[in-house]
Amino acid sequence: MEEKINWWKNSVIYQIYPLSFNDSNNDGIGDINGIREKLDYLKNLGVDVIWFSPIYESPMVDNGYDISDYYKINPIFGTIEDFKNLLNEVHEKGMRLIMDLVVNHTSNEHVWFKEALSNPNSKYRDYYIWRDKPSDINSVFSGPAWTFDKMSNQYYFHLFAKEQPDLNWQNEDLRKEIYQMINYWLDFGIDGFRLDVIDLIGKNIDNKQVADGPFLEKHLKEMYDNCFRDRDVMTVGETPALSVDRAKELTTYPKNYLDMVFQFSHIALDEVKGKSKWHKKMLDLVELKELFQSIQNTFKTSGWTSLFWSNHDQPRAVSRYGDENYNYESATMLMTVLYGLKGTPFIYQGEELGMTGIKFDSINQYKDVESINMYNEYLNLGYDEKWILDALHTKSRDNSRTPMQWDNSKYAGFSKVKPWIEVNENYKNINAQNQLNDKNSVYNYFKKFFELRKNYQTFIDGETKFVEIKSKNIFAYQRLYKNKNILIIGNFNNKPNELTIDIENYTLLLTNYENKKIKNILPPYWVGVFMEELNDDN
Ligand code: TEU
Ligand code: CA
Repeated sequence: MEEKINWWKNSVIYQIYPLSFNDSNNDGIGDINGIREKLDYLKNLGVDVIWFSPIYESPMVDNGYDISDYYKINPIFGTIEDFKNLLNEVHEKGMRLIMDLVVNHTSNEHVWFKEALSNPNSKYRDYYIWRDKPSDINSVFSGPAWTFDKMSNQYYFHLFAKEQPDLNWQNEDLRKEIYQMINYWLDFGIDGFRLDVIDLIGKNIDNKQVADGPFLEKHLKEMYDNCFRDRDVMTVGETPALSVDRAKELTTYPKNYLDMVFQFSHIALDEVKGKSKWHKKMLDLVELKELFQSIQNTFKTSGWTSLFWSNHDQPRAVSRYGDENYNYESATMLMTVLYGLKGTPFIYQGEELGMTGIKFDSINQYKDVESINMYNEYLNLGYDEKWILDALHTKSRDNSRTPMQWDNSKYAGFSKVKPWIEVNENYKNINAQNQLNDKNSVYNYFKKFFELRKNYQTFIDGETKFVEIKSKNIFAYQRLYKNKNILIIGNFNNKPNELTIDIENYTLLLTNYENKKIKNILPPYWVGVFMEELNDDN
């Protein structure tokens, strides 16, 4: 079997969090028809592929990552007809659509789990993981990963909320049902999947091998053979615990069970090692650059990777790595230095506007199950509330889940009624309507950058070589390809910094400051994309 056509290598992928994107029927919840209204907005931005967080039937304990029926659309988002129309419209506009696939666990309201619970002799019992005694594995959302079932006197296993029981991937019938379901959606016409925590399906919990477990490759290969191998679709695995080397291995021909993965090593750099994500530390830029350099080296000749700062689980990039007081400058610098690297760019909704995180005053304003559980857990551990709220302000998943800011009307044009989660109060400044009309907006810079990116093969195939990697403030690298080399220089700092890189042979193609003349001192968050054209015989 030959390697697949790699359209996804040159695609810009945009993640939609349906709950918070656009509410068409004014019930406070984003929906499919709301997305349909905004397809031109996405097309105009330069988006090629849209990824949807889950829209399947779900009791929404974890906002749709707890699926109770894989074949049904959650009525809060619309109907299967709406979805069909959306898919057609996406295709008509020359874009593609990928869905989220959550198969490490289901909702506890999935009929399989209900059967497993009420009827321990049914075949569905073994679709889940049961033990007489719990081990000391903990759930990602606080507390033990085991919940006791009185009736059968056994514990079931759940790495996330107790309403998200883990599926038993050792069961062959279960695997067949999953492949059937995947093929149903692929036959429906979607263009691929983002596979939620797919690095967990090979686990052997009795040996405490959870992430990248001993059965991972076997299951991934089987899934690939049964679902993806003979189709022109893309897959991106969410693999929070996979090493970079393993990410390369699994995305390299002849394995390529996945086209690419989300690898999270850069995400952990502002967290205290060995502690939970709530313990933050200052990002060390040199460390970040060295990590990116090593990732880029890993994928130099084979395999493929994704590029992302944020998603629905991560804080907003501007608030995390940039500076809200330099919103435009830092948002544009951040995107340029990241998306200039080798890999497929993923934009999280609102990132193209420089949307920021939120700082709710009270736990009651938070909606995310992880945030609420953490609040209670840390209170019990004796942390004071101020510390907890501060940690939530930096890291809560709700930071990126507030409604999209479309315009300056009440509720930011997301809805006409009070949304399910509060709108960020900065919507009067930061919104799509303002930015579409302003040629110097984050949105229009994004658009220009991606137009540029698509014009040069260098961005796809060029080798990445960091420049002055030990600099504490400047993020700079070259992309070397044939006779067209790109150089990107960014001031990763809210203070002016000296330019010490030789740019003599380069032409400036794009910068985020109006004044195109480059001086020796780069202003806060200045970024520039340069090009060097060599003679053909060079
Ligand atoms: O996330 C998996 C995951 O392990 C993390 O991203 C996690 O949510 C985060 O680190 C918590 O701090 C995926 C989904 O993206 C997430 O929304 C779901 O809650 C989770 O799986 C369970 O399905
Ligand atoms: Ca709605």
